[in-house]
Amino acid sequence: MQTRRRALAALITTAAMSLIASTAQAQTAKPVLNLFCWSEYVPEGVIKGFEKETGIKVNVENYDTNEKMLAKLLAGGAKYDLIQPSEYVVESLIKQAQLEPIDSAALENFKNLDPKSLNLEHDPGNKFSVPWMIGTVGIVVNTAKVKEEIKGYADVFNGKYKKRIVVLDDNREIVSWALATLGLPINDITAENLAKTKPIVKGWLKQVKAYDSDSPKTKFLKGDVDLGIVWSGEAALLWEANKGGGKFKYVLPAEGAHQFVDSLCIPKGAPHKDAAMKFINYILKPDVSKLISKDFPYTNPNLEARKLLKKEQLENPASYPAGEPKLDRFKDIGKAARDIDKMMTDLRSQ
Ligand code: SPD
Repeated sequence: MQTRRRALAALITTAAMSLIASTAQAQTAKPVLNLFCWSEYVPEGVIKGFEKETGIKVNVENYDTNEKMLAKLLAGGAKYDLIQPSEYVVESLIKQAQLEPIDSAALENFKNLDPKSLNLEHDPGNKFSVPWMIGTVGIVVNTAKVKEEIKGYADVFNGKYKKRIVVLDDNREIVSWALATLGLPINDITAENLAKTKPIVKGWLKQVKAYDSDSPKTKFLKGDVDLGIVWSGEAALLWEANKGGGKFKYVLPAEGAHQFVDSLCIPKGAPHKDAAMKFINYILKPDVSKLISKDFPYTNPNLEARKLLKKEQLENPASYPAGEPKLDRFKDIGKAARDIDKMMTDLRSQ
């Protein structure tokens, strides 16, 4: 009897101790933020600054296409607090009720944003997204090597630059260039239109030397390629590397160029929503946003931060295109995204 009592007492003591230990651990555990973002888009210094200011530890995971991010997010399992989708993915996630609402009135620094970057079609009223950076997709030409004038996609793939071309490793992007070449709307992904793009894309892929959505600029700097279709921020860095121009030129394709708007969003069920809100407010501070522009010179939608940029940053033609070029934006295309991937997988394997 006494042995049983002793065993019971020991059991209770162990349980109590483990409860105390786990409570203490919960109290001392560092608050965290799980950030799932594009590669080469969030400067390390910004992460460190946020951690220092708030005591929140940021776990960063990267992706290089919206589609990869979406697949991972929707598969569940991993619990992200913040994601960084482009406009058409924001639109899709809103439709699928996969985003937490964002109360912009609770973000002290939201007022710094350019009204022109707000209230766009994909998220009227910015109920679920806060713009991060805006950019275009265009052509980089190494004019020291390519002597003829390159105006559009057709010039890049005219056959003379075989295996001297880098393109984004992004199926929807590549198909949209072929649609533009045909004069078709970039969001009209029907079986008929895809069939029209197929032979064009097939011809193009034979000429591509490398697919790279992370850092295509590196291939230019190493001299591996002379032409590329890349994000504008990459082109802007090449322009800077060449001291304000020189040999690398950025061209918005004559067949039609498009603009992307990448935003911060909080996925449904995010475990650390408060930390996510703090991060959004932090990156909206002008002096923090300025650091993002320094490392990744896309078009900064933060007007107060833009006031802090140097003249040469604002004069970078890839970051801030002159005039008001007509630019389309991607829209949610639902299941047709799978048709693009199917066609591209087939073509890439040939
Ligand atoms: N390295 C950051 C690249 C961000 C590009 N996002 C735009 C996607 C448009 N489809």
